[in-house]
Parts: sequence; structure tokens; C-alpha cells
Amino acid sequence: MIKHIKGNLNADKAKFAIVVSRFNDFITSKLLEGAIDALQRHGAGEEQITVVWVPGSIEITPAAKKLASCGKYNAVICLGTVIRGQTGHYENVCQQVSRGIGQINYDTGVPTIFGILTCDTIEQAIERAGTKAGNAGASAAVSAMEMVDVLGQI
Ligand code: INI
Repeated sequence: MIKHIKGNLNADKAKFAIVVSRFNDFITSKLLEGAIDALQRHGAGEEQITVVWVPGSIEITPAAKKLASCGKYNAVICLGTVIRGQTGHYENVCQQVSRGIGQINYDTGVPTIFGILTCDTIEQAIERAGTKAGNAGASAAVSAMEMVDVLGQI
């Protein structure tokens, strides 16, 4: 008999930290709304959710590292938006934040979810922030809930 472990989406006990960047906040605020909405619709109360604002995507990593290491949160959800057209160091910003979040997962074992939009255009970002391609913040929150449950079962 094969044993399958699958995460349930139930947020009524865990504590979630959300790190969100102010850069491109017209997009990231929509990602934040989507993440909070998903957590609340799966049972999370306000006291279970902490939101930390940082200047830009590069600053997400140090805040997420501290949140993941401090022992108070079951998952950390990282939300940011990097748009190629706005910067000559698009690759640099994307690399730093993706490497940083990957490292936090390895170092802490606390699921730290990559909810960073990396887009060529503003239109692509808008599509992923609650319009025709869904809301990447809500998807990140769903991944966080699933991982908390999977790790609990293991
Ligand atoms: N930060 C972002 O979150 N998205 C971007 O598109 C972006 N651009 O275009 O440069 C960006 N830059 C700021 C960066 O994250 C840092 O806040 C800044 O370099 C200070 O460390």
C-alpha cells in the first residue's frame, strides 16, 4: 500500500507572516489582498497574520529570514513585483531575491513562499495581480497552507 501525504488547506491554527515590498505597490498591494483573502477564507483569524512591509524586493530576504528563524511563524509568504522595463538591474534583483528565498527554505525548514512576480511588462504584472491570470498572492498563500500541513503530517 503506497502512503500518500497530501496537504489540506486549513489555516485555522498556523501563524503566517507576509513580507511585502512597497516598490510597485499598486501591484503588490493587490497581491497582499489576495494572500490575506485566501488565508481568511481558509479559516485564519486576523491574529494569525502578520504583515511586514519592506522597501523593495531585495529587502524581502532579510525580513523573511528573521521571520522564518524567530520561531513564531509556521510559514512566511514573500510578495513583490519586479518589472524588466523599469530597471537595468532586473536580473540582479530577480537573482538576489530568488536565491535568498531559496536559501531561507534550506536554512530554516520553515516554508518560505516565493510570491514574487518577475515580469517583462506592467501588463503582465496586472494580469497576475487579480485580473485574467488570477492572483499570485492568493496562490502563494495556498502554497503556504499546503506546505504547513504537509510538513506537519511528515
Ligand atoms: N524592486 C522591486 O521590488 N521591483 C523592481 O522592479 C525594482 N526595480 O525595478 O529596480 C526594485 N528595485 C529596488 C530594489 O528592490 C531595492 O529596494 C533597492 O535596490 C534598494 O536596495
